Amino acid sequence: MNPYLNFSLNGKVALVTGASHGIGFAIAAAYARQGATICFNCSSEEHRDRAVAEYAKLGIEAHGYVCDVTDEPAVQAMVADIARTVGPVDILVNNAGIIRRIPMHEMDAAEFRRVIDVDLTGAFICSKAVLPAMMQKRSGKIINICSMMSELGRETVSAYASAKGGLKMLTRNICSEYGQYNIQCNGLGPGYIATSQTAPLRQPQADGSRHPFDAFICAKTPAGRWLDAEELTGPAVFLASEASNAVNGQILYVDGGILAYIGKQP
Ligand code: NAP
Ligand code: GCO
Repeated sequence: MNPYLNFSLNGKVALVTGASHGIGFAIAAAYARQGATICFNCSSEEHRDRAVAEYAKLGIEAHGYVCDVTDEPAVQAMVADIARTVGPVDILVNNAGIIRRIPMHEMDAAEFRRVIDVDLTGAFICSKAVLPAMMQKRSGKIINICSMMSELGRETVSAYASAKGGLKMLTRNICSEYGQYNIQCNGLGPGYIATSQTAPLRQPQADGSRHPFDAFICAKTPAGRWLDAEELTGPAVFLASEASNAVNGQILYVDGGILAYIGKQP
């Protein structure tokens, strides 16, 4: 079979960080449907157990871990445990992320650092943990969940934009450094997706009217709407599969057209 037409993930072990709900959950469930064995982590036991039950409802036996992506010894231990009990990680999705919406001049350095730590250093720590086995196998896929903020700025998200811009460059650097081992590292850049992270931006106003940011995003998106996490799954499968073996160091934006659009004329 032509490998570049192969979208199957049969026999692969995928670790999707922060896949207790939202984008990570949708991607992990899609990988399971394509044949992969799913491992995921999140930050609380309650979320882990609830997610394992949600995966089970879909007929997916997911291996869930409580592990903070910023804790390097804990990540190393999780990846070693996965290798022992499930198999070495073939596909890593660095999805775990947080955002703080605070005007920069009011933001503490500690808050800024925490966002960088989770959204950027976490991806470094998790990638570092899976790379040796991938190098040995001479095969591996790393997918970094980037953002519109890998390209654009906006009020209140200085830390998040710095982290996601950095993640774009970490993607290119992993490609540069490990492409020789047949490891592909690409970014997936979602537009505005309806998840808990963006719920405050869609919350109707006290008088029942639409949140102004909700209206703003629909006007700024040629598709004219928020996207659903499920809409990321086809591109995420592509980047995890053999079909993308010649694609490396790219950011695939799945944004309903936001980055192509100057915005609605008044
Ligand atoms: P979400 O619903 O808030 O989910 C975030 C996930 O990350 C949860 O599973 C959470 O686990 C986990 N997590 C957070 N901090 C962690 C840590 N330190 N260690 C381990 N796990 C951690 O967010 P989402 O909207 O699905 O976003 C997922 C990713 O896509 C993020 O990187 C986000 O920046 C990015 N993204 C989102 C959008 C969007 O519009 N929603 C667009 C572009 C990019 P717990 O629930 O247990 O804390
Ligand atoms: C915000 C949003 C965004 C999205 C996403 C866009 O406050 O602007 O939370 O940053 O979550 O990352 O791609």
